[in-house]
Amino acid sequence: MRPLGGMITLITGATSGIGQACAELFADAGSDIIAVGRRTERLESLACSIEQKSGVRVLPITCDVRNRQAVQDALGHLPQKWQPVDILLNNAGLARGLAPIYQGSFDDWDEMVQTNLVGLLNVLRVVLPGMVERQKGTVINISSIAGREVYPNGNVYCATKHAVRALSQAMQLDLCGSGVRVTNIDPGMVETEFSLVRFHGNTERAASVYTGMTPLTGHDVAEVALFCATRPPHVSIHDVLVMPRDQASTTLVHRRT
Ligand code: NDP
Ligand code: 8X3
Repeated sequence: MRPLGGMITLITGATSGIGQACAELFADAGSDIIAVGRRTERLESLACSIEQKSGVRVLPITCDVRNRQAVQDALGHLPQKWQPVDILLNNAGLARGLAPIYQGSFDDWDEMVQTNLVGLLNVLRVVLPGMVERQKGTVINISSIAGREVYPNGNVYCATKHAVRALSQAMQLDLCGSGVRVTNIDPGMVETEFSLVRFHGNTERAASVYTGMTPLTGHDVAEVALFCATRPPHVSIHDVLVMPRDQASTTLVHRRT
């Protein structure tokens, strides 16, 4: 019996990076997967490859987490057999730009706040009541080292991740006694599409973020998430900080150049 056999895991941001790695690893552990993201083709090819490899069912859902109505329509009206979600992985998120606060772009700010904070709330508000009603469930929120420290020019991204971390703590209070546990995971640098998105598709600038150091992979973070999700039901891992060995803080990174 695989540790997540018979369970359903809903993952936001499953088309890439940490979310995709979680979808693959949680499926290997036996969980059926609801994979949410905006890029339909990627979701469909991920669903095919996971179903073939892991023998679980995958429900791909194209949805922008910023769109509250779309989230309610899609996730609030899941086919009946998909409704009892056991594990919710709030992972969809992004950084846009890296500029001093007095030069930041309103569009970048809106996108980060609407995705990282409001989008997470949109999903949470739809999925959580069912967990509370069933008196069981695991919620894993992906925050960041940027939710513990701020760094120059990281202003609004850091603020959104501090907010996710605060929400994780608030959820742990509000859900105490409900049977639902909440884990906050704060990764340091992970090589995904994150920097490509942050720098609006500038591949050279994105690659330079990881020059001379060994970042985490999405799989590294997925392994941490899987460990948290597979603890016995009476155990709740509230908080995890997972860093590359080469990174001591947001501002101290050892590079072999
Ligand atoms: P990626 O860019 O590789 O993945 C981001 C995922 O979020 C994609 O699947 C993307 O899917 C999805 N997403 C973005 N916006 C939306 C939206 N509006 N609606 C639905 N899905 C959305 O980056 P990572 O895997 O690195 O990032 C995952 C999480 O990890 C983020 O919350 C990020 O802040 C956090 N994190 C990342 C770190 C890093 O160094 N990479 C470190 C610490 C935390 P699509 O575009 O298809 O919608
Ligand atoms: C992503 C890590 O340090 O680039 O959350 O903000 S960092």
